[in-house]
Amino acid sequence: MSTEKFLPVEFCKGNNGLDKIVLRESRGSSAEVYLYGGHVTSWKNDHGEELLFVSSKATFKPPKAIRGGIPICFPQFASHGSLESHGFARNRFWSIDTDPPAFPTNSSSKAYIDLILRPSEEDLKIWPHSFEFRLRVALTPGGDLMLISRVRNTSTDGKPFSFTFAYHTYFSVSDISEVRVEGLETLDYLDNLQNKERFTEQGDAITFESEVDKIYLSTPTKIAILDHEKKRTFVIRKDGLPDAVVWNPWDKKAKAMADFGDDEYKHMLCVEAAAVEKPITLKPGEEWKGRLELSGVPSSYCSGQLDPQKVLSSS
Ligand code: TA6
Repeated sequence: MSTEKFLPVEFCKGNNGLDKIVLRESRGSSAEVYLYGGHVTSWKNDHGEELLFVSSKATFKPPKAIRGGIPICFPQFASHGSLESHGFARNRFWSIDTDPPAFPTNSSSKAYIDLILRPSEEDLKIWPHSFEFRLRVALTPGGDLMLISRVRNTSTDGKPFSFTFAYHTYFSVSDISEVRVEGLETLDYLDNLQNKERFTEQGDAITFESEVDKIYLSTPTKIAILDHEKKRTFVIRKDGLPDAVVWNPWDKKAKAMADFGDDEYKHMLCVEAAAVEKPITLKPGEEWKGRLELSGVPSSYCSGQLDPQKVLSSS
């Protein structure tokens, strides 16, 4: 990449004229974030390959959330409460945070942006809690994508509030029937297709042959998605987010979603770092931090031979 064109942070217009920020790293990786929803819609490696899935039918029209990328589910995950599904943060306009509190970081990367969301008068009517939600989206020199959320209770009425949360990440995969997820074996999960009943996962890697909508509880901080065909492993690292949601709508639900292509379920998988089982409670002045780091690691081993334990046990 020629240096003169290289801008670590670029402000521009995206789909439907919505404000977008493009982050670039010197080795070629990039990411795109919309102010609408504080929504990451693209993450490319240094070969320019897109690592996130965004539906060809996604609408970039408020109040509909963008179908794909990384929607932010806050202050409610799915139907775990009285608000609209997945809360309202994903269909609000965020602002650039011009004065973020200092950020403990050891990254020299300049490819980051700080966004902020505060409740509007309308939001306070449906969720009567004052908060500041600061979101940093950053690319590391190695092309990893990092999202760090900081939610602070700024209420002056002395009242605590509780919320549930998810980074609803849509990963782009070659063929869902060839993908394996490692790191969730033997864990308990709530099955959204069976009235959130609690079950225990079997011992092997998770593979896909039908609709799945499960909330894995108290997972390890690292999970791997192995895409043999693309010889790629996604490593998901998370902090402050004890749970992980795994979702693929499969064929029927795919057809039922207007902003999703009928066959697109074959090329996406949601693995979502989340806090669902135990809502997070903040007293006034308290702050919660939820960190997600995504890496796309080339898997040099051919199908089925990558030792996921090596990936999961490595730092
Ligand atoms: O995270 C899984 C899930 O909660 C599924 O139940 C499914 O509804 C999916 O999210 C998509 O939700 P959305 O509101 O974006 O259509």
